[in-house]
Amino acid sequence: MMKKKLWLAAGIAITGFLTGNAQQKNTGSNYVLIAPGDTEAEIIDKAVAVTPSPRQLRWQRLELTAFFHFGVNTFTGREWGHGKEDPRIFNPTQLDAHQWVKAAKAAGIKQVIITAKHHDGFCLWPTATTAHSVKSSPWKNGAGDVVKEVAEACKKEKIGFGVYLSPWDRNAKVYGSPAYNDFFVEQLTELLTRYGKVDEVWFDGANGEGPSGKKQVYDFERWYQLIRKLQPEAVIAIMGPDVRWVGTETGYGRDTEWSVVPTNNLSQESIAANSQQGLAFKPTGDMMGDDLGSRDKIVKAKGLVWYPAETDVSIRPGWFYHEKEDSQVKTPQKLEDIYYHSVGKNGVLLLNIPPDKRGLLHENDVKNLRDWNTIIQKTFSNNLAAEAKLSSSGKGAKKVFDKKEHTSWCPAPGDTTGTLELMLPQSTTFNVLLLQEQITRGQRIERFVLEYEENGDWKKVTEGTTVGYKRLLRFPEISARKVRLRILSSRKGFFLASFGLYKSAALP
Ligand code: FUL
Repeated sequence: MMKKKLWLAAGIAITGFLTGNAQQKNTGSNYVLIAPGDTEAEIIDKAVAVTPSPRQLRWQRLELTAFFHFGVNTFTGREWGHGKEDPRIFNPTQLDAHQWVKAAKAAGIKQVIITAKHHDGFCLWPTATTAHSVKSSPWKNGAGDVVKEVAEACKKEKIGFGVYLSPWDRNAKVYGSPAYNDFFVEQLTELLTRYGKVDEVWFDGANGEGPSGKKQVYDFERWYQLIRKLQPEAVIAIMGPDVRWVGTETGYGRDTEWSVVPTNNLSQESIAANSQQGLAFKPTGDMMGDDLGSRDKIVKAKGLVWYPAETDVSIRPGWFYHEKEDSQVKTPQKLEDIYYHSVGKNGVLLLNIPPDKRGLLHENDVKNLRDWNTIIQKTFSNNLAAEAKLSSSGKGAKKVFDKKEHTSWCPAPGDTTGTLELMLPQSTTFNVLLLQEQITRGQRIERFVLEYEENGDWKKVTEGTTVGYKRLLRFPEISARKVRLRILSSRKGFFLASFGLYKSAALP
């Protein structure tokens, strides 16, 4: 009984916090506790009140981010270094981080992450924690700092900057002992205090030690607290509280992608132990299934958390540069397909572009990035639905065209479905649908269908389940004048921020 009371108190506190706040400000909570006795209706109430934290919202809006995998592996041809590499092999001849960042930016990428340390333990910055770093390399006579060059290029180009620091370290002597956690804290402190603003910290879960290898218990929570203190606006990704791995390295996300997912480790105690800066532990539960957050999942949950998907993939077969893969750079069309299946499936794309031995992005990668961006820009520059005459249920239908993410079309109070009918100025050919929810009001849409009218009959164009921040669907070309979107199911109504119809463009 006591417990139930406590839980209810938490529920009320969170709901109370939500009401009375301007909806745009996203002042809700990114987690909620479910009480054992909660009914499905109460759980749905709670689910729609879960919204992204400001740092999660900023990150989601980036849509496109990049990885630069660079280090001793670039020079040995390996994917996982063994940690015994001679630092003298690290010797890029023309390193130009500005070239990397400019090429990424020209592709529409809004934030980049440098592998400050990969599993081999070699540090791309002159750390005080180990001699296994750029300091011991011939590059710039040991006076260089790759992390600094990337951070400065990002500042100059005004894009976000992030660091990948591998927990698994095959070089550090202290790895496998409690001292490693202190060593890691020191490395993290250097990275978070020397280079200005850090927007994303990426912790990898990989460990190839095997059953007889070294065992290290990582003090993740201490690291999260440190990041929250030193860089409160940074998202902590993958082995962290803010951003979830989508579960594949193919670039293809789930058709049904909920950002609000069940978590097992949310409790009064864990909330109380949190930093003032928001959740500072990694949510646990099924983060790998085909559907993480539908009704039948959340009704069994102990807690719910906003934990959105990041979809990582490399532009080449490997994460590091290998000359033999110069002819296997993903084509602009393949990257376009990945875009539809990552950004277009309520995820953020994290595209790896590995610099080569010169310390430059290879010409093939740069060209395909540029052409990919041309396709995306051309496709989405003209919303073919924008001039349509609208009739709809609910209110605010026009707002789906105002290009603002914080205004939306919503149904009448109490209604969970809706219809938006469009009369286009003339018969129009399209093959792409774009939908966006106003996620500061939660993720709510569960099922929708797009239809067109032909000879007085409504016919299906395409359909889907979740929308979230952004949903893109491609289908064979349709020519029609009358089109309608029906929201067939939602959690306590919906807030649709954008609707678009497009015709996908080809390269000239
Ligand atoms: C994996 C690592 O093992 C790969 O080398 C790469 O860094 C990728 C992004 O994550 O877990």
